[in-house]
Amino acid sequence: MQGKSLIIGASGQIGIELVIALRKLRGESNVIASDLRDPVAEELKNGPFEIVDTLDRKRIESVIDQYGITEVYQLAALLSATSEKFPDKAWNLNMNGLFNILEIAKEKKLEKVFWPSSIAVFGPTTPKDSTPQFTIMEPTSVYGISKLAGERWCEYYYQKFGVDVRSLRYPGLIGFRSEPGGGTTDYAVDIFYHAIENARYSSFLSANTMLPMMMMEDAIRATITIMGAPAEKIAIRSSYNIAGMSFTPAQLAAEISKHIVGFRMDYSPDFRQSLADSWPSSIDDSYARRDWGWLPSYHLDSLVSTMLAEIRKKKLAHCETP
Ligand code: NAD
Ligand code: AKB
Repeated sequence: MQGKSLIIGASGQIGIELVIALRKLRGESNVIASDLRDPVAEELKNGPFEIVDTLDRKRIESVIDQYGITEVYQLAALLSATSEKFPDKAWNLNMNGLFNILEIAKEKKLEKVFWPSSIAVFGPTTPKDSTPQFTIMEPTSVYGISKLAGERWCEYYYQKFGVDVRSLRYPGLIGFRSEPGGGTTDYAVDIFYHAIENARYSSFLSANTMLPMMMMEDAIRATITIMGAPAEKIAIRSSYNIAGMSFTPAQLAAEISKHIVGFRMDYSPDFRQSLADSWPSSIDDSYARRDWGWLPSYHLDSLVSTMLAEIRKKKLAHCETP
C-alpha cells in the first residue's frame, strides 16, 4: 500500500515546492499539506490541506490518524533573522515543534521523519572553507543553536528509539515560487524581484560575503532522494552537509548584469551581516555524495537565468489574470 506524507509548514518557501514535487511523485491524495496559515499558493489547493499548529501535539496526532500518515516532513521554524528578534518564540517553535514529531514518530512507529537543519549550525570557530561534515560547531545565533540542538535530538531518537529520522543542512535556498521572509540569505532571492522591477538593489550583506547557496529544485531533489534511500545508506543521523554553489552579493550582481543592462547594486549591511560572517563560505558534502549519491545540478549562471525567466513569467501571468 502507498504510504502517506504529512508536510508541516507547507505554506512556506520549501513547503510549497516539496508538496508540488511529492504530489507529482506519489499522487495528490497521498500528500497532506498543513500549516498555521491557509495556503496562498494555488498549487497547494489541488490536494488535501489541514490547518495544523506544530506545537499542538494532539492536533498532529489526529491528522496522522485521520489520513493514515506514514511519514512526516517537519518544516515549521523561525529562520535566522526573525529568530534573533524573537529568541523565546524561536526556541519554543524550533525545538518543541521537532520534539512533538519525534515523540509521535516514536509512539506511532512512523516509517520516517524529515527535519531540516542549516549551515547556521556552524559558527565563527568552524573552518570557513569547504567546511567538513564533522568539525567544530559553536553557533552564535539563536537559530543556529536551535538547529544544532535539533540535530543532537534527531540522532538521540534514532539511537535510543529507532526513529528513522533523516536531515540535511540546507544552505541558503533560492526559489521563485514564493518570496522569502526572515532569513540571512534572503537577499539572494529579493535581488531578482528588484532587478526585474527597477534594475537596482540595496544588499543588506556586504559585497564580498561569500555564502553557500542552492537552487530550490536541487534542495527538493536532495530531500526526496535522502527520504527514498534505503535506511542502511543513511549513516549520519544528525544531519548531512549538502552543497550547491557559493557566491558573494557582488558576484551575483555581476551575473544578473549580464541579463539586465545597467543593473546597479549598492550595499547597506545590517544586523544580518554578523550572522552571515559567522557561517561557512563553502561546504564539503562528500559524505552525502558517498552515502546516498548526492550531486547538485545548478551553477550560478543557470540559477540566475532560471530565476529571471521564472519570475518574469510569474509577473506576466499575474498581469494577464483578469
Ligand atoms: P518559511 O518561513 O518560508 O516557512 C515556514 C512555514 O512554517 C510558514 O509557512 C509558517 O506559516 C509555518 N509555521 C510557522 N509556525 C508554525 C506552527 N506553529 N505550526 C505550523 N506551521 C507553522 O521557511 P522555509 O524557508 O520554508 O524553511 C523551512 C525549514 O527549512 C525551516 O526549518 C528552516 O529552518 C529550514 N531551512 C531553510 C532554509 C532556507 O534557505 N529557506 C535554509 C536552511 C534551513
Ligand atoms: C537563513 O538565512 O536563516 C536560512 C538558513 C541558511 O538557514 N536561509
